Amino acid sequence: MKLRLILGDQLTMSLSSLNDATDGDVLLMCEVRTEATYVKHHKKKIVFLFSAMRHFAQLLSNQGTPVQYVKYDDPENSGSLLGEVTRMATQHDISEVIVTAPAEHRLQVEMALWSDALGLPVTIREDDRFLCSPADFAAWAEGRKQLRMEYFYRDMRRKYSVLMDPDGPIGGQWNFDAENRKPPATGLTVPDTYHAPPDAITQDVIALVETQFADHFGDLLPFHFAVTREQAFLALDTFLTDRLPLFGDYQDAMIQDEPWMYHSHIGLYLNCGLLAPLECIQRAEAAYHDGTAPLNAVEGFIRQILGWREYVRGIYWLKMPDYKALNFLDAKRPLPAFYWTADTQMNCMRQCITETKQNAYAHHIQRLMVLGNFALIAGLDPDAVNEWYLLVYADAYEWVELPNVTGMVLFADGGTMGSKPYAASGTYINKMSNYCGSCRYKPTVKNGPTACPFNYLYWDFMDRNAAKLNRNPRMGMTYRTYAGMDDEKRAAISDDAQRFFKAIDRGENV
Ligand code: FAD
Ligand code: DLZ
Ligand code: SF4
Repeated sequence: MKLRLILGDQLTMSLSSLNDATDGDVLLMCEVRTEATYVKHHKKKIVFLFSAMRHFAQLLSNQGTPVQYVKYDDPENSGSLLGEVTRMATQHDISEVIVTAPAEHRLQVEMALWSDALGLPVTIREDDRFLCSPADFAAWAEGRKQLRMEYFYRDMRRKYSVLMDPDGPIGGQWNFDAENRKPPATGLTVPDTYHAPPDAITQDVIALVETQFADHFGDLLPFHFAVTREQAFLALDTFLTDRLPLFGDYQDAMIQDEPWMYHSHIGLYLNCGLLAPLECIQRAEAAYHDGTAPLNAVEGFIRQILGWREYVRGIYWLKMPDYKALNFLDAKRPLPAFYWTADTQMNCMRQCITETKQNAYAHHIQRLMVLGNFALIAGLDPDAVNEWYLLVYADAYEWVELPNVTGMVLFADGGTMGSKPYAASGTYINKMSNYCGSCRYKPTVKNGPTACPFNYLYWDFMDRNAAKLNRNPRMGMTYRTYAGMDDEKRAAISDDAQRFFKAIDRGENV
């Protein structure tokens, strides 16, 4: 008989490892210490995944395919995937182990050694739940001087016939990004996110996580994520009706105490397999054809899934394992303690970290232009920043987190993901949010104790990294502005930055 291992982010009925399963096979799912602690995942992320795993196992069993399910606190639990596969293989007459390829490189490396360890053939099948395979992405990338998401995305639109007219993209242009940068309007009533009531299974997992993962980051309660495919589908529905129409307009906007904005909150469901990317894309496209959502919203949303999501995965598999070690800007500063505590007087950072801690979620622009922007211009160590992002978000897996952090946020890959660093001063945050109104610092003040730290850190970043960035054609304007500043102004920038860094190093509440 065959042993089919289902990983925690493989909660999909049509999984490649299951497609020829027969009655006699052993299906195995296990909650293990190694996966739950290789980084100290947010408590909510563990509750979400363990509960979703338990519900998925129950569904398979109800459909007549019983699963050997090992709970985290099972006294026999060896604590590792290989340990559990070994245990199962000794209890049953197993001729082969079958698994769908794990989504993270570290686990693929480990699994390559399993066959020898087990003395059994281990077959690793392709994960066909993505819309572009690593091989297809490599073929697309082959021979290109520069990789750019926009061209990849256009090819994907053509390949899957999404938002296409016979003679080109619907609406006459591929990209409506310019229409998706509205600052937050006053008086917006942002709809609440989908809430699933925690059932007995989820309650059990909450109790487990409370005792076994007490030292992990994040608030355990309230817990309202979907944990079944049915619920995830409802969450998608809620997004399509309540939020999609304004998704485009306010994609980059941030409002104090509005963590969910008009985003979809489905990343965690897509990444563990409860939702499939094409169904989300097609349902959004249908909303455009039905006239319930405008093109700039639908195109913007589809670009995230058909474009960015597939693109970052392509980059990950193209560039790993070297990608993980990149540090183009040689950034070394340790992660400040306030990334864990939210104890900072920078209101934007306090908001985004507090919401991350509460929800295991922050939307894209908070991750990129507040939390990531600070990490970039303060020169934070890429390993520390990657570890933080990988553990704090419920949707985080290395294949998607690493290119976003190392590439998009930190420019640590020297320009593979993006053509220039996404560095910004307080002016950007002030324009796209209402955070600054409740801040001790002033976004319009450039230097001195009341100045917004993003203002002088931005220029100090440019100065520190001039040798690596000033020949970048997209940075010409910035460096010309810097060159036009007098010595006194430049000295003020450097003094402010040094004072700020010393205060962080001393653990002061900056
Ligand atoms: P929406 O804004 O509603 O977008 C819809 C979907 O598009 C998302 O669910 C996601 O599947 C996809 N998507 C959007 N942007 C990206 C992107 N840049 N890369 C890949 N997919 C994208 N996304 C993750 O899934 N896991 C991560 O660990 C992760 N880490 C990130 C770290 C940083 C520093 C940044 C800047 C972005 C990161 N993202 C990550 C991308 C993006 O921020 C999240 O996918 C998104 O915020 C999830 O919320 P949502 O479902 O409401 O997304
Ligand atoms: C993220 C995660 C966690 C927290 N726990 C488990 C687990 O106990 N068992 C399991 O099979 N998978 C878990 N996962 C998901 C895996 O880490 C994921 O499959 C790999 O990182 C590959 O993407
Ligand atoms: Fe953030 Fe600066 Fe605005 Fe304060 S003033 S909220 S630190 S951007």
